[in-house]
Amino acid sequence: MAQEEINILSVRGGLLFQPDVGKKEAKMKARIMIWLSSMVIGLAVCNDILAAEVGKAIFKDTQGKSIGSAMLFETANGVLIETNLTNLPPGPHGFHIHQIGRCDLADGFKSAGSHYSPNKREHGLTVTGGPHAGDMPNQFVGSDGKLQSHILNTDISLAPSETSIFKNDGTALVIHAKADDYRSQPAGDAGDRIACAVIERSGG
Ligand SMILES: [Cu+2]
Ligand SMILES: [Zn+2]
Repeated sequence: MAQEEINILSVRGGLLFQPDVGKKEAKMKARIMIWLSSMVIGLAVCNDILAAEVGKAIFKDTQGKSIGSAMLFETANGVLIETNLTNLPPGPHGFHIHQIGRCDLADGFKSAGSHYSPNKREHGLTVTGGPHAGDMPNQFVGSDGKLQSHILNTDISLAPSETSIFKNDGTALVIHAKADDYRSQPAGDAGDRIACAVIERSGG
């Protein structure tokens, strides 16, 4: 976006500093300029909408290798999380939103903190007083190591609010080695963190 703006500015500069171009050529250049200008305005408007409502998260494994991504969409009923990953161990895995947007390899992704819980609830989808806003159902990886899923999380938002996942220190999606038992405190006994993704605004 910034690079496109610079390119377009240099087109304008070129036009300004060429006093002796033919009339026909000048007309054509003016037309191109108008077309490019409206494209810039169009892109800027489009970017604003995307920035407000869509998130993206790139997952890395414990080696630091990228294994896929998730897209997050604000809806009238919560945030829809669409996840597409490869190279994971087959079987069930705990899947949560953690409360800090940091995925450091050095500490096994402990940098992402505990589960996101702006309402200070207990851990567990099946627990009285639960769940954390960041608690989500286990994800099942096939024998091909792939995971493809859609989850609607009704306890979070992308827009500014008390439950926004775009808070100052961010949030992260984390996949665990084992299944979440949906009841053990503080995190469902789901084992090591085997993949982590900082959730960022898409297009920003
Ligand atoms: Cu977790
Ligand atoms: Zn939890």
